[in-house]
Amino acid sequence: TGRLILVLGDQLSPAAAALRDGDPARDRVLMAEVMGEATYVRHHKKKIAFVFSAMRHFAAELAAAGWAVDYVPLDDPDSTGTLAGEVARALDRHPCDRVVVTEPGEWRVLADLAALRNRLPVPLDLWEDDRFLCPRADFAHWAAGRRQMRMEHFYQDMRRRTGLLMDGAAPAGGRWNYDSENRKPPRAGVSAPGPARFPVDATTRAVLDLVAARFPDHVGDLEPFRFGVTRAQAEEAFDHFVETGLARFGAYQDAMVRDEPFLFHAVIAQYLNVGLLDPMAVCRRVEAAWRAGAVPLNAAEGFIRQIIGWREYVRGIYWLTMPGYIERNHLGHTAPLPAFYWTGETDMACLRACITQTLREAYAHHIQRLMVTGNFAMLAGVDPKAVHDWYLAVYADAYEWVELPNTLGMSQFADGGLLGSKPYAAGGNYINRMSDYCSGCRYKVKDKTGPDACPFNVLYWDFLARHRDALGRNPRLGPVYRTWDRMDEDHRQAVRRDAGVFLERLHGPKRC
Ligand code: FAD
Ligand code: DLZ
Ligand code: SF4
Repeated sequence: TGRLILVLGDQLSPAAAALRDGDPARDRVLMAEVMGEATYVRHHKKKIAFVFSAMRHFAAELAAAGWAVDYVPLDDPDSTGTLAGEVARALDRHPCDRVVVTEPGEWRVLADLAALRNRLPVPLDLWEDDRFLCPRADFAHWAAGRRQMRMEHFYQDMRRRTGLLMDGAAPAGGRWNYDSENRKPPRAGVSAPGPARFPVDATTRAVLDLVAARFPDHVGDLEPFRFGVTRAQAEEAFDHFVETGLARFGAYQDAMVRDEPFLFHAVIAQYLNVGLLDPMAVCRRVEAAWRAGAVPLNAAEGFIRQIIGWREYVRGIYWLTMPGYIERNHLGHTAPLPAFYWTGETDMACLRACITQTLREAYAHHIQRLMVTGNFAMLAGVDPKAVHDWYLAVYADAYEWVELPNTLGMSQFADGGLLGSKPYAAGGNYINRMSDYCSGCRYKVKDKTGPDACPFNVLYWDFLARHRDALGRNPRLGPVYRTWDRMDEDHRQAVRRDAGVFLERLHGPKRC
C-alpha cells in the first residue's frame, strides 16, 4: 500500500531525504497548513504567507511530477490543527505501510512526532536531514572533549570538508578569514540594489486573503508582499544578489543605512531555510563568481563563512544542547520586552529604524539584529526567552534551530559564552560608527550622561558594572573594565543614576 511521506513547511525540496527516497508510483505525500504551526508564536503575517504560498506551489510541483499529494489547507473544516493530528487523520483516509518524515528542524516538532510514533498503527521513520553540510553526529564528535567551542575552528574544518575556497590544503588567498576588510562604515548616499521582487500570482493572492482573515492580530505588514515563493524564483533572487550585491557584500556587511533596509545583503535566508535554495549550491556559485574575477575574495569568503560556518555551527549547537538550551539565562535577566518592539514607537532612531523595517519587511540584516535590537534588549536586562519569542515571530527566516542560538547565545549571552566568547554589548559609538542613524536622533551620541545622552551610552556601562560578578573575569573584557575603573567616581555614579532612571521609565519600578 506504500508509504505516507510527511513534508513539513520548511522541507520544500525534492532532495529532502524522505522525499528523495520515495516512489511516486507507490507513495503518497502529505502536506498540511495547521493552526498549531502558524500560531506557536505570533509569526509575522508575511512569514505565514510566505510559508503557505511556498507550500502550495511546492505541492503543485510535486503533483505535476506525478506524486499523489494530500494537501490540507488551513481552512479544512475537519483539520485537527496539529501536524501529528493530520498524520493520524491522513492514515484513516489512506491506509499506508509506514509514515516517513525528514527530521524536523525544531526540537518541539521532533518531540511531537516521537510522541505520535507510540500512538500510530504503523511505524514512523525519521530520516536525517542531509540538506545540512555537517551531520548532527559529526558536530557532536567535533564538540566532544573541547574545552571551548569556537566558530572559527569549526569553519576551517568545514572549508577543508567541503573544499570551498581551498587551493589544495591551503585557504584561497592564504588566509581563512577576511573579516578585518569587512567593516566599512556606510558612505554618505550609498544606495543599494535591493533584493529581487516578485509579482503576486493567484496562489499567493489566495494565501494573502487567508492570512489577512485568519491572523489579524499577528505582527507586521502583510502587503506589499514581494518574496519569491518557488524554487525558480528563489534562484532568480539569488542570481540577482550575485550580480548586483555580492561584490560589495563583504565591505559593507556590518554597515547600517537609514532607508536602505537590505543594503548589500543577499536576503535569501528565508529561501534557504525552507529548502528553496541549497546551501552548497549557493556557496559553489559564489566561489565561481570569485574565481571568474567578478567579485573580490573578501566578499566571497565573508558570504561562504556565514553559510558553511555560522549557519552550520548554530545548528550544531542547537541540537547538541536542546532541550536545556532554551532555559538558559546566565545573566539572570527578567525584565519584559519593551512594548515598542511590537510597534517601533520609540525616540531612539536606531531602534525605530530597525524595528519599523522589521515590521514592514519581516527582515533586518545581521548587525541590525545583533547590535541594535539584540544589544539594547541585553543592556536593558530583558528576559532572554521574551527576546527569543520576538525574534522567532518577526523574521521571515526564523526557525528555532537557527534563531535560538543566535538570540540566546550570540545576542543575549544567556548561554554564558558557549557560542561566543564575550557579550556583543556596545554603546552608541559603535552604532554611530557603523550607521547614519544618530544624525536623525533626538539623543546625542556624544553625550555620556545627562538628559540628552544616548541611552546606549549609559546602559552599556551600567550593564558591565551590574554584571561584574558574571563578566569581570572574562579576559576579553579586561580592558573595558579597566577603562571603567579609571573613570572619575562622580562620572560613574552619574552613569549608573541615569541608567537607573532610564530603566525604571522603560520597565517600571523594581524591574532592573
Ligand atoms: P546575508 O547577510 O546575506 O548572509 C547570507 C546567509 O548566511 C544568510 O542567508 C544566512 O543563511 C547565513 N547566515 C548569516 N549569518 C548567520 C548566522 N549568524 N547564523 C546562521 N546563518 C547565518 N538567521 C536565520 O536564518 N534565521 C533566524 O531566525 C535568525 N535569527 C537571528 C537572530 C539574531 C538575534 C541574530 C543576531 C541573527 C539571526 N540570524 C538568523 C542570522 C542572520 O542575521 C540572518 O541569517 C541574516 O540576517 C539573513 O539575511 P540575509 O539572507 O540577507 O543574510
Ligand atoms: C513556520 C510554519 C508555519 C507558519 N506553518 C506551517 C504549517 O502550517 N505546516 C507545516 O508543515 N509547517 C509550517 N511551518 C514550518 C514548521 O513550523 C517547521 O517545519 C517546524 O518549525 C520545524 O522546523
Ligand atoms: Fe541610537 Fe543613541 Fe544613535 Fe540615537 S544616538 S540613534 S539612541 S545610538
